[in-house]
Amino acid sequence: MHPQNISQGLGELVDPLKFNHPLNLCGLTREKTFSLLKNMLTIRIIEEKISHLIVRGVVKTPCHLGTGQEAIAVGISENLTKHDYAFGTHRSHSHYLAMGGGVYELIAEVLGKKEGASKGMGGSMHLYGGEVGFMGSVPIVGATIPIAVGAAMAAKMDNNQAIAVCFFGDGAAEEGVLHESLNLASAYNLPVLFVCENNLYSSHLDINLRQPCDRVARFAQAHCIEAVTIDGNDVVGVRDASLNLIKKMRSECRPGFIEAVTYRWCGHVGPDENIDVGVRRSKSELDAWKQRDPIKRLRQAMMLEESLTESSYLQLVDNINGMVDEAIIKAEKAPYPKNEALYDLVYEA
Ligand SMILES: Cc1ncc(C[n+]2csc(CCOP(=O)(O)OP(=O)(O)O)c2C)c(N)n1
Repeated sequence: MHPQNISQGLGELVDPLKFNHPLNLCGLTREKTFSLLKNMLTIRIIEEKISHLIVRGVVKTPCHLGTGQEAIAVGISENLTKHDYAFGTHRSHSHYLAMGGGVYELIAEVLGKKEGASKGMGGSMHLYGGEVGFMGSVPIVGATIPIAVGAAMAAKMDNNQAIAVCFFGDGAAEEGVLHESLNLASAYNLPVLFVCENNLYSSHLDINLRQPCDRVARFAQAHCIEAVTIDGNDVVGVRDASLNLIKKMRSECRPGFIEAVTYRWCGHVGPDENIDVGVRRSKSELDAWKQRDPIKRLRQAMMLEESLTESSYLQLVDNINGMVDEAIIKAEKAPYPKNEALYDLVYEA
């Protein structure tokens, strides 16, 4: 793990040319590394195919793609169960899928179909998979953070060993609610894991133009919460860091904070790369970060230790492509919800 000095900036963790080497597999079994690879690839391929559907004009909901950030959701959800409570953001295809949400249900939701994860009424930014512990995503920046704190309080009162997890971006550090939530979680000893996917941008604005320091974990330290900052493009490192922290959180009933440094390959919304509108986001920066691809780094490491061959990798890609294509064909043919169903899911006090 990267040496921690939380009061300082991210340093070389934001240098895309560092950390682009094959991963250290830390003695994980072939089954484990293969499943990490499969889970990340599934998310990558689904989002690529959603991009094609957007370009074809079939998708009407705005889609915030997380291509390049897959290792965080996959590494952390390794240590969660369906009895935990995970919450997402506007960019949560990865969180929903990594928790075990259905591929067909995600695609149907993105297409606004009745069989979608949120019955076709939420779209890409309002996903729900309560049966697998994914309690919902919301596009209001920071909005699910206090809800996760509430879920952690409920878990503590029920004494059921569950933890709550909220995934959010670095932009949420500019919302007061993150700071209030950190305070409450720490003061009340609540088992909530704050996961900041620091991809260095909020919409189109570089973190160095928004913050005096690019390390978001410093806010956790200010609230006496144990925090680590890690390479978010290392799925094994994310898995290990969260394993240790979550174990401790469950036994000590305390909050934890993981800042995972990463980069999104697409622009803020949709498949466009946004290299023309981004402040400081350049083609060369994007290309450099693509060398730090979490999937490539795991694949290379597996090939080096000969637990994966080129042909078994291509076979895996083929299988996932087939499975996602099938889901898309089915979802395109599926019915939309009826107009009369519009109020069925509205909460009335
Ligand atoms: C309260 C609020 N303010 C502004 C927005 C507009 N908005 C949507 S996403 C976004 C950027 C969020 O950046 P970050 O949290 O870093 O996540 P990322 O998009 O990088 O994944 C903004 C400003 C919003 N949805 N909610």
